[in-house]
Amino acid sequence: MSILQQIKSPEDIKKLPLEELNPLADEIRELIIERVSLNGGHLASNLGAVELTLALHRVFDSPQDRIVWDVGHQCYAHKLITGRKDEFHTIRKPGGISGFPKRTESPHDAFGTGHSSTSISAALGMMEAMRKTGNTGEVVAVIGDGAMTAGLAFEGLNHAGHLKKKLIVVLNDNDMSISPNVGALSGYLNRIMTGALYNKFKKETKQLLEGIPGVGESMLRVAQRAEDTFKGFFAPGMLFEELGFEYMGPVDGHRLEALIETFERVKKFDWPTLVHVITKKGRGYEPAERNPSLFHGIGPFDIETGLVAGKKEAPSYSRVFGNALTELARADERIVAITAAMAEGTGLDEFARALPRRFYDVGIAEPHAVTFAAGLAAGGLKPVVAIYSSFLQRGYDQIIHDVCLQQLPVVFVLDRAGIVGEDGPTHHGVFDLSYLRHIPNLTIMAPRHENELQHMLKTAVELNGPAAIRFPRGKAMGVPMDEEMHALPLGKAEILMEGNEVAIFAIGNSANHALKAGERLAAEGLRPTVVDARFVKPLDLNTLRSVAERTPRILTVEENAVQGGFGSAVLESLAWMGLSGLTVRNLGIPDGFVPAGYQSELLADIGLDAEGIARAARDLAVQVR
Ligand SMILES: Cc1ncc(C[n+]2csc(CCOP(=O)(O)OP(=O)(O)O)c2C)c(N)n1
Repeated sequence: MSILQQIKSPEDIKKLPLEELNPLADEIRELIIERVSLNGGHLASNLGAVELTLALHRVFDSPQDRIVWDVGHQCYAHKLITGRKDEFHTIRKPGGISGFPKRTESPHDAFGTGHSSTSISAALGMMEAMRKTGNTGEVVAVIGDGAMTAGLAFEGLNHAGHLKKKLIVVLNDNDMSISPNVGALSGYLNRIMTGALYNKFKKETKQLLEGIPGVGESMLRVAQRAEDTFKGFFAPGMLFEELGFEYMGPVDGHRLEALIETFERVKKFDWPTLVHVITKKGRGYEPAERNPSLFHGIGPFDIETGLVAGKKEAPSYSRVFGNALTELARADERIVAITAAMAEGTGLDEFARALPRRFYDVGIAEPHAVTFAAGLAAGGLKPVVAIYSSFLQRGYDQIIHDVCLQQLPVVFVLDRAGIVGEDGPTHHGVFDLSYLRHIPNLTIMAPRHENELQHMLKTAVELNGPAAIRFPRGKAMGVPMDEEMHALPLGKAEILMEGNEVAIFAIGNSANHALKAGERLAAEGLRPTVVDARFVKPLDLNTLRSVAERTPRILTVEENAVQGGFGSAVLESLAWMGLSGLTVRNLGIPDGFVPAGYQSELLADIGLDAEGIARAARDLAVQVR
């Protein structure tokens, strides 16, 4: 029987002889590698956090003690030892366990996550709540050096340092975000590391010098004088100490004894503590150690070779965007690109290589990315900010207050808009049309395919005002690309099919499904109109009016929440036009969080694929006939 087989709960970790913990870590790694190679998932971060997880569960008593994982993409070992080993094969699958901590899944998942940098604030809140409700226990926030680049993390630290009450923050430092970490803080953490190495060197040198009879002593005096000159320079963790935390570390995050000893110590402290743990991303799987960015979040792959399964016939939307922006920027030197720690994910890695001086990775700092872009625009540049739809939720006030109110020409590129798949509800980008549409001065577009995307990008950078383009995760449609990019007529929809029995107004990727649905209906003898709206704002009111007058049965389709989205815009406009005798149905994401699952299956479940759209259009036509 393997050691892991004996672990039913964290209690069993405490009972194991110390020498069995390392073999257990090996077993856990093997299982994680095997499962992620089949299901896909966050491999490198999980492999780096195995010993850390075991040490935390050895010392702390979850669920009474609360372990709050930041982002949560490193929680697989935690799930394996907190009673979810038998369901582990279902991770990220429809109906399976989540790839992130989820409060409804287990009492050991203290706080739900997916977006980064929430752990310190949440942990501090839990600590206060424990005290106020008379409960006892420890609270530990585990945050990566990437997640620590966000303002939110510092807001938490700032408040915790002020409250001066017990809180344990574990900084899991692997020098990587998804890509190598960026920023002054990252440099600072590196200096702590260098300082630690220096201190070790110093101790060893001192011992060596002391051992040399005669000359050793005078050499030691000279060395100590030099040391005084640099005093404080290497004092590790000064920054955190100044913020009111006791700094402990750096600790080797793969040495279980060291981790356990450190946690045992800080558990006794009664004030805010930061434990700086050094880990290696991808630890124990050579391809992931060599290329942690690729293995950060990965689809199924071959364990032997490390090669990702499946081939892509068409480029991804992200890649098309990255290429198109690089081309536009070569012709217009005012164009600059900004990412919030997602250079590869957003396709901006290409831009970064081609035009490094015009590329900014600001770290996991979406609100800053938006306001920084506003500043760049106020200074005469044309910033393009590429952020996933769900992460841009963080920049809402900045979009309104810093960009749109001042009519600044910032282009927002919202990747992963719509259903994203296995990452689930934290990552589905289904709210952006609702959180953007009501903002004055903002032009909002969504392409039906990659050729339209490149023209929309050209439209946006030439607009001289704020603009947003949203497109889905994954591969594009594989349509031929025009040689030259051109600006599209503003607010002009495209009629894809003309009929007079039912009209389908769709936006973005949904227009592809709508067109297929229209073809199906036509084959059945119905005469549908299908419109690709292209622009959510300004909406093409002329087309809407003329179609509505001819075909008073209208179905709207979007991969966004029905509330406040594209369909709402159509409804509001029709109401404002005062046309009578209309029947309108809105297809979109109903009022609820969409679970994890496969992109295409989820779309079908919600009724947003061609089949579902055809069904809804047919019902609408028949009802009114
Ligand atoms: C608000 C937000 N922006 C971006 C992301 C995408 N993202 C997921 S993990 C990650 C890097 C995290 O780095 P770190 O905290 O150091 O953890 P590691 O993976 O290195 O263990 C990023 C940028 C996110 N989850 N949330």
